[in-house]
Amino acid sequence: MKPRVLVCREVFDETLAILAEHFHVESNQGDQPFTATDLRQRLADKDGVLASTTDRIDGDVVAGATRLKVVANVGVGYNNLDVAALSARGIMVTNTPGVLTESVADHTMGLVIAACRRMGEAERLLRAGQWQRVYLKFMLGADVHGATLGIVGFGRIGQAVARRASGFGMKLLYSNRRRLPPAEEALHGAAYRGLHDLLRESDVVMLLVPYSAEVHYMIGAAELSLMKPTAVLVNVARGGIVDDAALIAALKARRIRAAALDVFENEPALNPDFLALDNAVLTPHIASASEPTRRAMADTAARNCIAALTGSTPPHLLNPEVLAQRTGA
Ligand code: 8YV
Repeated sequence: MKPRVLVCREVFDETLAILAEHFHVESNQGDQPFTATDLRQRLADKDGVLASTTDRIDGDVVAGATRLKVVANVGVGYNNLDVAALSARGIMVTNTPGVLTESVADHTMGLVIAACRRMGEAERLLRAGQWQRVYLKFMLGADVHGATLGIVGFGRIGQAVARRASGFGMKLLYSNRRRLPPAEEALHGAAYRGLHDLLRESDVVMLLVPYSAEVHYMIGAAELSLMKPTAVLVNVARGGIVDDAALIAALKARRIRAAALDVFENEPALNPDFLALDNAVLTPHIASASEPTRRAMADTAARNCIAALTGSTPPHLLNPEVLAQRTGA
């Protein structure tokens, strides 16, 4: 009998077709998010699940899922999953790194430029019919070229942004849990700084760390007060890394120049005070949303799931220790 797989949210038809070659697939093309109760019921007879980053899958949700062998997340971030609880039950966990790196880096550079050059604000003014004249001091912004970019979290995406930023002649600083070897720093043209020094020295502060409890509110009122009054904050990592209320207060008081955000606390129900701020560029969690990249993410998750359920090691296995449990090694 074919294994049974649950696909939690709408995916491309081609993704369902790949999965259907191997599995009985229960899909959700209507895209209504499952509640925890729905998930618990639907997972009870499943061998695998393709989860989106908005599906919370923890020990409680899989308590009755005795057949479940793999949770394949459609996304690189996986803070929606309780990996420890899943590992304790011998369930493999996978994600989709790599395929979204360049698209997220593209979007992130777009946010930098939009915030520095006031693109959203200028477009809103134009569309509102308020563009009356061309004059020298109209909509003055900050230059991107020559500015100092401080990247917090210098992994794949941070390094892809660094490649783009060096094309803009930006000076690069980075902060990371692990400092890179000197040869790698030289390759990226990036100098290491502790977080506080990076905040003090950067014209653009960019957050690209994966979410975990340790980085919750990594940027709050105290950190914002270290930034230059002319600086821009960019967050494409996860809501909760920034204290949104503190950021709103800093933007309102012009303690920093601007922010560009793709992620928010409690999204999609973001703090409505953001909407009134001209110095905030806001996009709705779409940094990876180019069509080829979203297809590649879904495809990668499907392939991780297929590998896990056909006896191979999934290419993007996050908890390889469960393999040892399975073989009894
Ligand atoms: C979203 C992301 O998951 O990969 C991640 O960690 O945050 C995004 O790419 C995307 O919304 C997938 O549906």
